[in-house]
Amino acid sequence: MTRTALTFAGAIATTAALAAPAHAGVLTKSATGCDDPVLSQPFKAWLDNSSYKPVQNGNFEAGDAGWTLTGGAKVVDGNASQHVGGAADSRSLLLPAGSSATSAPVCVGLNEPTLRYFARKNSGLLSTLLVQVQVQLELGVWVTLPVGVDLGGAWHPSLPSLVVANLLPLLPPDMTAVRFKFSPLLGGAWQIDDVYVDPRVSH
Ligand SMILES: [Ca+2]
Repeated sequence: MTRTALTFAGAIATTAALAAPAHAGVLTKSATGCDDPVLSQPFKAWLDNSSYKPVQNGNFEAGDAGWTLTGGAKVVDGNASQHVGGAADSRSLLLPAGSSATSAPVCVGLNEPTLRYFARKNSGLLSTLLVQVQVQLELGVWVTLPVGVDLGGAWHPSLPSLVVANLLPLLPPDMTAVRFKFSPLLGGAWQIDDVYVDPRVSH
């Protein structure tokens, strides 16, 4: 286990003791896409040859299906300008100040999978976009941990964000389910699109 993993494991243990159960329910393999994900290389143009799979409706072309939205977050016209998911894609997610968007559970490996997405800051000079991962430690007990922060700009690919999910495996073999939560900080409005996860250690 790496030093980073050990640090996070300590944080998880502390957080778990304080966390209240947020959602109950058993995650099934079929619901979380553990089996034979369709992989692609959407960040190859940015010298990232890792293979990623999309988060369920991570391109928002199916509206808000699969996402839990709060505070006025909504799907709007206009795609990330890079169009890595397809030239005809035409929608993205608007995150006004005070809003949040949480993905459907996605199946990942236990050894540092990677999250990447596209983002644009629409307003808020000092605003950043907070990205968190929610991990199910045991039945009904979810904890939320930071994954990264985006600082803004025009449509751009996020930096690769390591997701430390080396927790109790619920889904064999050595897979677990996580959700990703996006929320603007300090009053700005953001858009996100084309949310992918590298479910394995391929880099
Ligand atoms: Ca889209």
